[in-house]
Amino acid sequence: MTNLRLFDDPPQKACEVIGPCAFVLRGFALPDVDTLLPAIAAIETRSPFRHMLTPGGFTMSVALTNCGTWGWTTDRHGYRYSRQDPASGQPWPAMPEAFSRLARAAANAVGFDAFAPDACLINRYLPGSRLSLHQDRNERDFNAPIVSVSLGMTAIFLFGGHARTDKTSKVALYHGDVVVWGGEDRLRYHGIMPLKDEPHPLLGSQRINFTFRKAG
Ligand code: MD6
Ligand code: FE
Repeated sequence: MTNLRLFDDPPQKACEVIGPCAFVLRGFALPDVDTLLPAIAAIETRSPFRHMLTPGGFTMSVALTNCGTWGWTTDRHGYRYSRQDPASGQPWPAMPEAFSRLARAAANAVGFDAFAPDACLINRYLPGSRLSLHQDRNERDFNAPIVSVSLGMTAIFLFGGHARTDKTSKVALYHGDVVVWGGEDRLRYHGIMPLKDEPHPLLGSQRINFTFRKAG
């Protein structure tokens, strides 16, 4: 694994290879932060962050919302994508142009052409929030990659294998980093360790993550 982290302004687009088909683009989203944050604020007014219930009956420590045609949800009946926000019965807020442009550019930077996400899951972590090991397998098309953007506090991403019990590696994700993965890595287990409270200068004691997928 190369380990380039450059603090120049404008940011350099350093790329770390974390799997045969998985990449971390350090600072790739930094030029877009000033556009992304107000867009999230607008989405939140229509579809607020909320803590959903897992099929097993646990309340997620991560709060989530969505934008785009399809939104990922969970409740006692299972995980699924729906066109409506179950809290309002209304369609999810549209995916802002700037979001899809960023996702496509990141995918393109590591060789996935014409990525056209129709779902963007937005996760908000507070100190102590975590995401247990899981696979992203509710999407119809596993050929499309997933693009994941991190903002705010640093998180430790756990990157495993194709079985839950496979050994995991730890990857720190910083404000502005973008993870792209697909191909043979598309169904690898992954998660986020409990977030430490090390406030971020711009976002304070939170981390926002959005993951773009082709769900429908
Ligand atoms: C997160 N991310 O970074 C959670 N899934 O907060 C994910 O679950 C994820 O980062 C698929 C691909 C990339 C991801
Ligand atoms: Fe995931």
